[in-house]
Amino acid sequence: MTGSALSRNSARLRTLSPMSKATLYTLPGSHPGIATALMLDYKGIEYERVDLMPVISKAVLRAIGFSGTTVPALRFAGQKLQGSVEIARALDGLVPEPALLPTGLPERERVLEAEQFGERELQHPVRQILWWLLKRNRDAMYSYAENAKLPIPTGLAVRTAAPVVAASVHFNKASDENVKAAVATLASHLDRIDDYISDGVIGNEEPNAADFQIAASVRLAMTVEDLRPAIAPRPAGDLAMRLIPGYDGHLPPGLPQEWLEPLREDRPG
Ligand SMILES: N[C@@H](CCC(=O)N[C@@H](CS)C(=O)NCC(=O)O)C(=O)O
Repeated sequence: MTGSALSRNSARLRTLSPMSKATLYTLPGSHPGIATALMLDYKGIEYERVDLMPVISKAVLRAIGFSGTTVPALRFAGQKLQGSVEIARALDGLVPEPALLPTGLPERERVLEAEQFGERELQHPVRQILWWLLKRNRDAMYSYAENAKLPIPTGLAVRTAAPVVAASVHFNKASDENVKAAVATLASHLDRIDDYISDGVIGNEEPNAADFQIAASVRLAMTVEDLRPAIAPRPAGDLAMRLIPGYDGHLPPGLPQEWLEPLREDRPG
């Protein structure tokens, strides 16, 4: 172990009590859930993952004392934290090293802006595309739940998932019109991510909060066979594969070819 890794570790141990194992509440396939898991791993924080069923998760989170209804939700160091960005900030406060944000001001601002883009603009279209496809291919849910820690057997969860999928499509406004627009948006978002990489905001040797936030959405999009060919050859695809080599889930082709046109036009080369 190097000297800096040693001092990093001892700084962490000083901050944490022996009861500091975290519990991460997430949903199978959740991209902000994966981003949070990556940040916990990066900081060397031990955690137990608990997968909830979509939609039902909202009531469960309330019942166990969280104020919001979305995952990721994290119990750690006596705190209940919710939201991938909020969790990232709190983790830096609780376990400062390795930091998720650069210390220099201009760099920090640029990473925060990229992280905000990842959370507010990139996450949702990917989520809408997934739910639209899952509604038409519920069996694909097995692949996303392959290693999930659900409270009921995965087979039963998938067989009884029709109302959950219908409600998720509704909550996420995954209509034909919106999903067509989401695919088109993804094309310009991929350009923006490639720019962040070429500008050195993300994609450096040491990942930051924006790397985790953005890579999780890009990697989830790459589980969709219709989208993967437009993402894989790009720097954005390389980054997602480097940070998250394995991501459970696979959706066979299902999007109308016409909706994929903006991604084809946008393909680099
Ligand atoms: N921007 C929020 C998004 C949280 C969010 O919408 N999470 C989804 C899962 S990816 C959720 O909890 N959905 C509730 C449900 O599906 O029932 C974050 O990054 O934490």
